Amino acid sequence: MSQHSGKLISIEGGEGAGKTTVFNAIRQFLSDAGLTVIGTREPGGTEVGERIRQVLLSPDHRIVPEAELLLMFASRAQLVRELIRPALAEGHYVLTDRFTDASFAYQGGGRGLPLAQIEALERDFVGIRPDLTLLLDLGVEQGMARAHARGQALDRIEQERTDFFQRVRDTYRQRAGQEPERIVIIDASQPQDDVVRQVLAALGRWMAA
Ligand code: Z5A
Repeated sequence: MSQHSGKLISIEGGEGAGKTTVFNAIRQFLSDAGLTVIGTREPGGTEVGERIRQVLLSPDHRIVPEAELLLMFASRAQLVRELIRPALAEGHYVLTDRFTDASFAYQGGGRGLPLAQIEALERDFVGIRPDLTLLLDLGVEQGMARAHARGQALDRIEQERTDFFQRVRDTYRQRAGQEPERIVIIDASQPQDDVVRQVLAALGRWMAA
């Protein structure tokens, strides 16, 4: 994985984990510290990526797992070249709502695609890993209840079954176990203020290290 002077931070988690609130809190925290923060999301984050996102999430499409994986990486390749690498080269912080760990969790764990395929795509078309990943970990039932309580229509992936989301969660947790220095598990079952407190404490410790 390549070297750069900026920092890449990703937020990950399953359904209803509360990434939106955490994203905003981190962004504010880093801005208050006088740092330039560029926020983005996956899939999406660029004009092309947002078009790909619409295809990926529309319940109108039937997308086979392999095509889903490649579309996630098409969006990511565009984001890395167009936005992330230039920002990191300038020494900025990039904060992203999801990154490659999500492909390992959803397409690898959830859909059952081979790990080696995802690793090859990461190596050949991404070439960077986050410096810090905050994994908002939450029981599947609790997360689905929160997502349903939002009252919005569920997208194509949100319509998956409980066992799919359980495999997603298990894969995220396995990855955190394999890379404990990079991936910090946050207990997202707590009230929002407590989750934000845990996240900012972890971020502060990491920045001070
Ligand atoms: N995906 C993939 O398969 N492969 C990949 O490589 C990538 C992504 C990159 C879109 O991602 C989908 O793409 C996603 C994974 C897949 N599919 N799914 N499922 P996304 O990140 O844009 O979509 P999302 O995960 O569905 O985001 P989300 O539902 O918006 O999740 P969230 O941001 O964590 O949820 P939230 O909006 O912050 O919170 C949900 C609700 O819960 C909301 O009403 C909150 O007010 C409430 N909430 C949040 N925190 C709390 C606490 N602590 N207590 C009580 N209530 C809370």
